[in-house]
Amino acid sequence: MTAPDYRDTIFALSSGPPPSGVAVIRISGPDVRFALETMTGAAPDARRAVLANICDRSGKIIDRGLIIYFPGPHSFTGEDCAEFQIHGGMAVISSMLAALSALPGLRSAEPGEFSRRAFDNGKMDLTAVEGLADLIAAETEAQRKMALEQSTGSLLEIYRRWRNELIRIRAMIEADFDFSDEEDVPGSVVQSIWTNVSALRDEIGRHLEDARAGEIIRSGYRVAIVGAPNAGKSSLLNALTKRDVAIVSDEAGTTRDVLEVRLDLNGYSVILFDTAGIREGAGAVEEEGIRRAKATAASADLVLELREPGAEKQLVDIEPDRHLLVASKSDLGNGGAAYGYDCEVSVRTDHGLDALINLLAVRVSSSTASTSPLLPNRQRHREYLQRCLYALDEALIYLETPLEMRAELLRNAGDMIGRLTGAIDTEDLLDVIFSEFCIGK
Ligand SMILES: Nc1nc2c(ncn2[C@@H]2O[C@H](COP(=O)(O)OP(=O)(O)OP(=O)(O)O)[C@@H](O)[C@H]2O)c(=O)[nH]1
Ligand SMILES: [Mg+2]
Repeated sequence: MTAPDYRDTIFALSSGPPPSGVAVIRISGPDVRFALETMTGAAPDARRAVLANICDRSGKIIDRGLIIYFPGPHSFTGEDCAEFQIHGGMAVISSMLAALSALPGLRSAEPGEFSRRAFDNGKMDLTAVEGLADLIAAETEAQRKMALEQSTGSLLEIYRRWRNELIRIRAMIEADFDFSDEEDVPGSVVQSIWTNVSALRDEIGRHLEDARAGEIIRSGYRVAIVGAPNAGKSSLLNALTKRDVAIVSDEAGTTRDVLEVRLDLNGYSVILFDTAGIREGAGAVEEEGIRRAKATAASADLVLELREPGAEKQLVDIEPDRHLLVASKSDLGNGGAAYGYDCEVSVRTDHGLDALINLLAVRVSSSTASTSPLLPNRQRHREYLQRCLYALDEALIYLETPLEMRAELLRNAGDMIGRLTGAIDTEDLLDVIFSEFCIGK
């Protein structure tokens, strides 16, 4: 997105793709009132739904629908806004959009432009903007809950408190410089300041520890299915997703590419990866598949290693807390849940599938468990929180550092929090964040 131009009035279809029962077209900017007067005869009372004929510039009726006018600053963007709720037919919508673009000063909105204006007008901070993007993208309950909290500004509240606390502490240190010539200022004031910094540091540290949980909720818990060729990996993927996604055959080495399928497990997003069977002496193409299988296993939150009856060798080297050993094809008898296996399954008889799903659910919920419903959930959050912690640690650890420099480190820590919320300039980031949005948001 190029630099925003607020002289323009923007419009977009904000509801889903046509046809639909109702479509919502939203407009925002200085010419909203003019557009309403031109197309409906008059701007309705603020925030009142009014039924009206909607006409183009020449006075021809396009549709009859509900109009709501939100004069700024009490609107989503902070500017004058309006919504047209019209019939969601293809022709109705395109004729409305054409009529709007024929008005002087009006143009189609770019992706995320409404939210960008809301941010620039102080209606939302960056974390709320991200929460809103996530809320629109949310597919599972856990994603919805986390995004809703964040979109209403709950993360902002915490970050703002931390930043204010750091500002307050710095002010106290600076006041202390001014008194430092005077003999009778008790050193204990300074001591109590550092106790506060240390407590704040621990609170931020605990919040950062939840980042992995937040990222898993937001992006999904990654489960790699690995094992020897023909172990039954693709069959298991199909069974767990109840879809015929992967090709199953008794030919060893059927799967080469990594296949990825999303699953909603008790409200959590889980991504299952089917991979090429791991073996020695494969051809070049299969070899590449095996390389990808190992890479997928290495970056997964959990590896399901499938072993057919009789197979012995451990094919992947994974830490125990990321590893489940599954005996496959239990209907063939001799496999069984022998010692050392976490569970046994048969895709043929469905035996053990529910138990495996329960095991997965336990792992997912322990990976997403946290002490707070407010979780950092993006790489961006993690980075700034980490940098804030570094600065606080330096300020706390090096006691012989001059007080001015320790105060400067606290300023630095506070700035990192400011960047998280967008209170401190992050121009380079804004385009990235807003481009995640669809048009009309
Ligand atoms: N008896 C029995 N056969 C199974 C079971 N699961 C899979 N099979 C059979 O085992 C063979 C291999 O299954 P796949 O799912 O293609 O195995 P894979 O691990 O994906 O194999 P590659 O992609 O070649 O690595 C097929 O003939 C399946 O029908 C099971 O639970 N019981
Ligand atoms: Mg396969």
